[in-house]
Amino acid sequence: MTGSSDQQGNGGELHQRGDPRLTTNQGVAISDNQNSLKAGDRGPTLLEDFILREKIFHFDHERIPERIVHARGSGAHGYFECTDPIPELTTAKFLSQKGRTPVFTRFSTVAGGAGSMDTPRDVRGFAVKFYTEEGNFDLVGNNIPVFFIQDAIKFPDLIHAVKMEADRGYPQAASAHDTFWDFVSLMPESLHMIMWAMSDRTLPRSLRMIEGFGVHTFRLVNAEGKSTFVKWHWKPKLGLQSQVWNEAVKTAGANSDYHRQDLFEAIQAGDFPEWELGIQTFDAEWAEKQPYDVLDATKLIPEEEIPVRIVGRMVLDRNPDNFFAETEQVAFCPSHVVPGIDFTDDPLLQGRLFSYLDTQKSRLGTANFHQLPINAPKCPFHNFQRDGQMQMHVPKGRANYEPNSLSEAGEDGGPRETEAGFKTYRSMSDLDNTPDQKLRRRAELFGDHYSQATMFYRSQTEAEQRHIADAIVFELSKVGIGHVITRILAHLRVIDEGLASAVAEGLAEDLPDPATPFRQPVEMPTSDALSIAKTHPNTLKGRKVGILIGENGDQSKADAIRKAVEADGGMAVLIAKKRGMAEAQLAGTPSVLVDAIALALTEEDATKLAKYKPAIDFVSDAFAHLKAIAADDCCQALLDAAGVMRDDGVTSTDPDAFVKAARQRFPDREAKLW
Ligand code: HDE
Repeated sequence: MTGSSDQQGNGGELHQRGDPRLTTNQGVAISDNQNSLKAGDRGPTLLEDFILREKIFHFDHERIPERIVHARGSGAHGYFECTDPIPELTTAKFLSQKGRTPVFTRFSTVAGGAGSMDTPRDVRGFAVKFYTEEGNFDLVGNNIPVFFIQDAIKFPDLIHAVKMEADRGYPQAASAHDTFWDFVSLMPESLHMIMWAMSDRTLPRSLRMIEGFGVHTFRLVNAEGKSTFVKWHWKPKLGLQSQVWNEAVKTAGANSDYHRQDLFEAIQAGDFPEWELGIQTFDAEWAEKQPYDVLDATKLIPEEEIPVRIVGRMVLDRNPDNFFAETEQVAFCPSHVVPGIDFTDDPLLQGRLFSYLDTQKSRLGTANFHQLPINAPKCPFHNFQRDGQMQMHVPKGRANYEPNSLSEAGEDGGPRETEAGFKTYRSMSDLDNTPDQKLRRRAELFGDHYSQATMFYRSQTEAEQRHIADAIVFELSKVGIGHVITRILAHLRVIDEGLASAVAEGLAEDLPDPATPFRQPVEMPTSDALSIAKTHPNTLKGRKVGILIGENGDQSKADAIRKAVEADGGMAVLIAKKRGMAEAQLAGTPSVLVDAIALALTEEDATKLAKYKPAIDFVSDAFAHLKAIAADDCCQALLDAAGVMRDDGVTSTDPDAFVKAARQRFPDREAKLW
């Protein structure tokens, strides 16, 4: 059967331009869409009303099961462009020659339901479907390069533990509760990921500012059949940026669609988000020398050890036309690979190869989910798979089996297997298990659960380390089971004594004895690439500045700041107490929705606003969230009311000085405030 290019029998178009008629699903024109059919104008509604019944029936069935994880997501179309082909490593066409490949990308949170907020502390999914000429390749990754568990058999336990608790149905979209931390305290393999999860990585400022990782080690296979191990990386052009915790919490209230809207509006405005695709490659000989197992998804390969080589870029340049048809129905499967890309024996990856195909049947209801426009490959597909619910294709002829000799009788015999088809890579020589052993065991190196957790923590700046400690204190404060807290503290002592003491002090708990590792940790050098602050971009690109103006408005100040912000690649929004005077209303635009603020106010305005609570919150939150504030001396009354203490982040309204400050945040303030 042939795919999108020459399918037949698809029936009518949903909507033909120029045809204004409203019709039923059967194409019958509707004359009255306001009133159901009744026996008399006050009489009962008649069962005969097929128009009413069809409409309500369809509405009743609009929802499909949400994803068991990653239910909340936002997607966009775009393209991948291979800029530095790697034919020496892979036969995959989209990577071995320059050129563009269409993609659809979906970002997601993990724990919350489809209607939950965009800014919980959570890992972000980063799934890309490449519609290559050789079939679809799905790179289904996260914004963190490691995972909580090593073996797929633990995934249902992990997810049950993190999702809302089974009896009470809460908390929604939060890991700060008993069952999650109970599980973590008993599963030291999750500790490395916990360091990441408690860091600012899980509080992204925007989906345009997250990294992406394939997490597992995959394989590239070249024309000679040689395999090279690969780790996938997405690096955002806008750099990594995060919110602070208090800000993320307030953002959830101010705009629960913060990230979805940000992505949609950036694309709508032509400010297309972009990532570089990078690879770390290595062979079995290198892998065998490392102090960790490259098949263990709780470990990363430091970029200092193997630099990331950029092979292309992805640009997202088109919003979905329909959220449900595209973002909701898109079905990613790590098992969707193309010739030249293959799997490894990572036991987490192996489980995923089953799970995703399986889950699409339960979500989308049919084995024909690949026929939905968002899932169909853009190259032809031919096989003898037939029938099933919601079959959209009408294959012709008798050939629905293979081999057949129908062509010898002059009939169309259909497709055949080819030499150039996908061949599974199989070799006993590089990291594969010996096939005659069946074991429920893990390789020995999988037993080191602490070394990389320590490496991650020690690679952070002082402020970032403080955020990790604060996050763990917050999360454990929500844990009611005492021995879980003790167990976590015991693990933290093995990771870093300073971290353990900071958390113990924050909780007013005594430090227990350190945990006993299964395998003694080793010392790993720190890595700057693991820190957001150390890789922070020095520009306002992709960020927003809120300019507060008053009734007596000093327009020239506001204009000069806007100009400087835009010249640096940022956006500016004018905010005033009353919407008519500006682009946004102050009470509805708290400063959590911008990255820095400027007070373009006269003394009279500032004095008035110093008595207006939303203005005080606007300024005091910006200060507490470590953002730059432009304010001349005439604004002192408002600064005082908001408790602002002048520091390097509080500048005059001189546009250059302010823009320079606005590019960063001021973590030293935290010591004064929290
Ligand atoms: Fe997933 N995961 N996962 N996961 N995952 C799903 O598939 C699963 C894992 C990831 O935007 C589900 O279509 C198992 C790692 C993303 O549609 C499900 C295991 C990584 C998305 C599933 C893992 C991910 C999913 C739910 C352990 C990072 C959203 C709905 C063996 C590399 C994709 C669906 C989208 C979604 C299973 C572990 C990333 C149930 C069994 C590791 C980005 O199939």
